[in-house]
Amino acid sequence: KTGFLARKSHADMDGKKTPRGKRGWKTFYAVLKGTVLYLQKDEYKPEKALSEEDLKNAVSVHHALASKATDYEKKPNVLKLKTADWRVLLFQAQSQEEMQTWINKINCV
Ligand code: I3P
Repeated sequence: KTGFLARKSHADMDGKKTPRGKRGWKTFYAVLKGTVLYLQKDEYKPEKALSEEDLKNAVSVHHALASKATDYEKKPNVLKLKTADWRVLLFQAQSQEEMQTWINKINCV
């Protein structure tokens, strides 16, 4: 599964609220491959290696839980991802259908 997703970090690996200045939205081209959600600056090109930045932004979805972010009302089509290492990330998909597909795919990993 691939597609554009905007990401907002809500909580960090220690489970603490992501500090101000690091809570903004940023759009990525997302690629779910195995148990990793790659968040790339640019659209995926098979011939291009992942940059250091891309690797840093990758999120393990192994033992993670995705659900609709029902408590977040500022934007539509937002899902919440809780990772095994206590991060909480919000992702805005481009449609309701896309959001549901991402949730299903992530939870089936
Ligand atoms: C954040 C940024 C986010 C905003 C967040 C701010 O500032 O403006 O867009 O979330 O509010 O802290 P910064 O880029 O300096 O980290 P929303 O878009 O959801 O309002 P928050 O702290 O209430 O999450």
